[in-house]
Amino acid sequence: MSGQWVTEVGNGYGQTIEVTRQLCSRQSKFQKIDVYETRKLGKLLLLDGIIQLTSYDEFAYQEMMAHLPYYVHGDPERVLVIGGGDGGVLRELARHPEIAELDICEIDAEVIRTAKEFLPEMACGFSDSRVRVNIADGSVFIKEKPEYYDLVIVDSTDPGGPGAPLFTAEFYASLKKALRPGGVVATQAESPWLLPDVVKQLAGAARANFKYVDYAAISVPTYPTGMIGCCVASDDKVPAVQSRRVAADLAAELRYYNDEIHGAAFAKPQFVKGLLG
Ligand code: SPD
Repeated sequence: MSGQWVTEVGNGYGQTIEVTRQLCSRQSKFQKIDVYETRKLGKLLLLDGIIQLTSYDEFAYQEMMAHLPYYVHGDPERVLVIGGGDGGVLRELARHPEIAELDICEIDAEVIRTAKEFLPEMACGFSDSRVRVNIADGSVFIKEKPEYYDLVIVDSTDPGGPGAPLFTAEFYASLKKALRPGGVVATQAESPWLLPDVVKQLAGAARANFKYVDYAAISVPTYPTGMIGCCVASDDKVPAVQSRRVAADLAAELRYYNDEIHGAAFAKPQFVKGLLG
């Protein structure tokens, strides 16, 4: 298979990775799931042809989606991940012994099964004894948990797939109701280069529901345009400010997130400021 290339196509743009072997291809009730061995970037996971992660740079996304909102809150005891069936965000959250309850709500059990089989370095997040797995639509699950969570992280696919309901103002209203006082939410917020309208819509939906809303940039070379965003919202906490600093032992384990990048990730070029209003 050497010399074959897999391309994510969309929005007049293509992101291509050389693959050497297909490890898995299956169709779930919700989406097509493919895992490849790549020539230079380790393993590659695609859902409906959209790149979700490579071994090469997944740590950037998982660490920022987990630790950045964790340190905005400072001490969340009850945490929910919506989506994130590969287990990577759970893996990062599990580094925090202070978390008492670690729930995940993933719509597609096949993604979890595939990750456990082919991406154990991601799916190890499911082995933590605090993790409770719910197979359900996150936009429905969240409505059943009023004033329960301190932190909700939405590690969704793009708005075209099963993650579509997670990009609406109604969903942000449900997120707000699911939070305890002091709560924080963080959502996968796309790239302003690739999907400026989605970034604008998301920011508007968040602002309609929360007092403080901000957008952090994450450098992920294998996502189209080389970046993705995380929208952080809260009624009590300013997203660009850490509630406390990263402990030295954890800082030594991380490869992307640190105290400096927390604030720096929220620095924005003018056109992104314009999208966020
Ligand atoms: N455009 C792709 C966005 C993918 C976001 N989710 C990635 C899942 C990794 N845990």
